[in-house]
Amino acid sequence: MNLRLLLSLLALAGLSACTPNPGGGGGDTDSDGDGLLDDEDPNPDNPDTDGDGLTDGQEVNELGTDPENPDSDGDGYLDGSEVEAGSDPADEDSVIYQGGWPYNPNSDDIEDPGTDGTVDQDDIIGRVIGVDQFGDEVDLYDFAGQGKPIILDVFAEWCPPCKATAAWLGGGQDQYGLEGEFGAVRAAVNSGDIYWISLMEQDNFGNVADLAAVQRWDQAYPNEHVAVIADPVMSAFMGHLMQNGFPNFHALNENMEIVYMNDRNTQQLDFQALNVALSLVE
Ligand SMILES: [Ca+2]
Ligand SMILES: [Ca+2]
Ligand SMILES: [Ca+2]
Ligand SMILES: [Ca+2]
Repeated sequence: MNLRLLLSLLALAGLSACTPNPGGGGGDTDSDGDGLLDDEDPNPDNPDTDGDGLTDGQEVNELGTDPENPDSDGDGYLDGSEVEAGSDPADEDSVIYQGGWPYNPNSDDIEDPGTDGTVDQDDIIGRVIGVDQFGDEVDLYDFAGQGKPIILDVFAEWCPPCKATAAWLGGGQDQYGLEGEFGAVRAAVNSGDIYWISLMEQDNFGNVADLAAVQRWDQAYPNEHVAVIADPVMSAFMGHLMQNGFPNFHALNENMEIVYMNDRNTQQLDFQALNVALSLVE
């Protein structure tokens, strides 16, 4: 075979591979390999048209979700997140968290130091997964990566200052006069610009917190913006954060770094984390 013949054969082979069949109209081609033929594909060059983590083919062929809507059932959770977390992306009554808390698909990427040891300011806080007032097992790291700061309120059910703070935060009695200095923080929690997480370290009897305890707390101080989570290991975060008294407040950024740690060297309540969190709101 001479070179000219070889080149023309190669050109022919290239031509036949690249030119669409004029009779077929490309109808049996799946250019992006997502399981949907180009004719039926909302974007034949993008396997995940709406960017929700599911391919167009999965959405249309398997799940019955909308490949052009990242939240098909409008319940606030991305279709791909729902599949990952085990809820139904085509049913608005099936949600990841009944409380509406965020979900972080990249939570495992955070370098969890564990809660057995201690952490200090600027460190990443340890991961905790505990039951909330709705009975859902909530992962602290699901609040990461949302572009929002977090106030972590470490408390005990029996503790009077904890109760007073929760009453104020819910719009009730303001025993300590917090509204004057921290009203903007409360407003930011209510608008969803700051996440407030109340982590219960002990119940009314000084025992490990459980579902009944966080539900009692939620009934006493109802607040739809606050996740009340029972620490499954009694006082684990008191040791982890080296704290001496309840409540203690910490400001976290969206990377779960402790931007402000409650001052443990004072007998006074330290609310500085609230202002620090507010300063982190974008
Ligand atoms: Ca396709
Ligand atoms: Ca998709
Ligand atoms: Ca979708
Ligand atoms: Ca759903």
